[in-house]
Order: sequence, then structure tokens, then C-alpha cells
Amino acid sequence: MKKKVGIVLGSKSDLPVVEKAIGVLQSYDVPMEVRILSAHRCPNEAREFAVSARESGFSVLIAAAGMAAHLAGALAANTTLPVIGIPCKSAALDGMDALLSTVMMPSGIPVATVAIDGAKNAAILAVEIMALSDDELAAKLEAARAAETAAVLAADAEINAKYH
Ligand code: RP5
Repeated sequence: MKKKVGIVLGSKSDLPVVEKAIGVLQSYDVPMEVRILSAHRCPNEAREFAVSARESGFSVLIAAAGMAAHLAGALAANTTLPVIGIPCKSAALDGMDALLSTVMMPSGIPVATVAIDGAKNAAILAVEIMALSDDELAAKLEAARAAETAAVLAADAEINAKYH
């Protein structure tokens, strides 16, 4: 069976950010499962999910949370699968709270932390990890990167022509 990416949200209120990651994974036809499991409001269920994630067929976990964002770290504490953390922006501290809570992990328990609200990069990083053992996915990543390059060069040519 094809391995899947697990996306875990700390709250339903994180969904608008996470939808960008879902869209990227869909565009690569990567199987996924999306869950809402709070490190603080349902710690036992979050732990259970992480403990059984490898045998459940997950290869990478993405965790999105805001404020005192312990979700990614709590999952990482309970699995040796790679965990990617998305710090979500909240009103009081503009996401700095979640960024530091997600990125400042103790030695030995890594969380690959993307930018505040960086859901797209979280999904691309997950695809890159899966592409280590999937040549078809690797080719799709190469094509997407080439398209990004072409788009920038087209914009460059356009602005250069306009203001020359
Ligand atoms: C975090 O607190 C969640 O990940 C969310 O970003 C934030 C607010 O959660 P709600 O109060 O909207 O459920 O745990």
C-alpha cells in the first residue's frame, strides 16, 4: 500500500492555513489523512496517533498549531517518523509564540519547522521526503521547480521590457 502523509491540526480554526498544504498534496496525488488532535485538549488521542503512525502507514507527519504550539513536538516525542511543524499565526503575538514553541525543540527530538503559516512549504517538504523512494514524485517535483523558474524569468523579461 502507498504510504500517506498525516496532517494534524491543533484546532479546526487552523484549517484555513492547512488547506494550502492539502491542496499541494492533492496536486501531487499523495495520499493523506487529516486529523484534529490538540496536544493540550486531547493529549491522549494525540499521543496514540503518533505512537501508531508508522504501523498505520504514515511516512511523514505535518502538524499545524498556533499559540503555545506544542503539537508538532508532542507528536515528534512519540514517533521516529519525520515531523514537519507549521506555526500558525494568532492575534496576540503574530505567530512568534507558535514559531518559537515549534522550532525550539530539545536535542534528539527534531521538528522540521517551516515559516509562520508556511503550509505550502510544509507539504512540498513532505513530498520531497516521500520522493526519496519514489522516482515519479521526484520527476513531478523537478517539473514544478522548473515551472517556478520559468514564471520568474517571464516576469523578469516583462518588467525589464516595460521599464527599459
Ligand atoms: C492552538 O490554539 C490551535 O492550534 C489554534 O491555532 C489555537 C487556537 O485554537 P482555538 O481556540 O481556535 O481552538 O491550540
